Amino acid sequence: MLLRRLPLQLLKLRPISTQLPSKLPIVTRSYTIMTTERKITDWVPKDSKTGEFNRLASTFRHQISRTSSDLPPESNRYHLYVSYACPWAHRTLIVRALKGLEKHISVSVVHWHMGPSGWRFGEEGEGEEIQKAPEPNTGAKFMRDIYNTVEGYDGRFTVPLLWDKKMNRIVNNESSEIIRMFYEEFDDILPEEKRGNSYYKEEDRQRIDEFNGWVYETVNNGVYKSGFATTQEAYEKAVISLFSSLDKIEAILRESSGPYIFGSSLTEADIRLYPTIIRFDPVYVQHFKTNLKMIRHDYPNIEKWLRHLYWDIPAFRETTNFEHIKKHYTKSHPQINPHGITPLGPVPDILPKNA
Ligand SMILES: N[C@@H](CCC(=O)N[C@@H](CS)C(=O)NCC(=O)O)C(=O)O
Repeated sequence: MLLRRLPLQLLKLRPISTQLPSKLPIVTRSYTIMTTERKITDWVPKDSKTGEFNRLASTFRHQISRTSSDLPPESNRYHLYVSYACPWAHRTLIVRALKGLEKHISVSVVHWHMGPSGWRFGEEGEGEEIQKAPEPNTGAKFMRDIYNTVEGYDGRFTVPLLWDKKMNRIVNNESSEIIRMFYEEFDDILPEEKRGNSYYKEEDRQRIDEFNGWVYETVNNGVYKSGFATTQEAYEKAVISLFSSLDKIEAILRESSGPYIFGSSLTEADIRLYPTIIRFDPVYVQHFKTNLKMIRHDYPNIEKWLRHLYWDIPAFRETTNFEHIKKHYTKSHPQINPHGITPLGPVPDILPKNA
């Protein structure tokens, strides 16, 4: 049986929402999901008739803002919890690096294995990049301990999560919003060359939003809809939409006047697409059964775009950890891969720039 709510005193955590005077509104939306009978791997409820995976909306949506007195941008005040395996967390790491926010926003990387209690912090000897438990800001051993500091929280224990070290509270757990806060809210503490929001410019917003809309539904989340589906119909529906969108992206990149989705400037559209495409051949093709085609063999323009981002822009390469990516998916989803065997291929994880 899963522990639903751990006693806070045992965790040595401060119950932030009850003890600290927070001016932030406490989220009251109903987000019932993790019942005691439900396992962490039951992304599709056992009694689902359609077998379709429906991702829940993120709960914590507070905004860091230059005009906010509650959550102003400050150096070394905010902390990001991520997994290198997670594509949603990967976006936040890419933008943190692109903006040069590493010195100002600290990071903890969880262990790649997500077990029955969810993401956990590491033990000695488990890899230098992994944050060891107890995690220093909160004393947590698991991500769920951090979420459980909020009275009544009954949602999933996801990464990424942005934490306020000064007020000891959760700021936001929605990657699409975290990256937007990073674009410009911290500009006052950044050097001149890092200021400005070139990834989501006013004049590009409409086309970026339009692109993100269908890419999120059919590609970013589409791979999960394929992999987590528990009926043949749900799986096929997801895979067909996924490949039709990949065909469309291939055509967009073929016609593009530059190396990016929208020509010569790197935008949020590229940033949000990359974490899914870099995982595609190494993991999704076999683990999520998205195997009608492979990026490297069948989509030359997407492949060229991918290699450019990976090999030419350190923020992409240095935040990509194939070991965490491959091991996480293949060893954390016993409902898909009961023996947790990680396939050796494809070799290499990504082809050289000019192969
Ligand atoms: N909407 C969230 C989704 C985050 C998410 O689903 N993260 C996954 C890892 S890739 C997670 O932590 N899952 C744990 C769980 O569902 O129990 C975002 O984009 O930030």
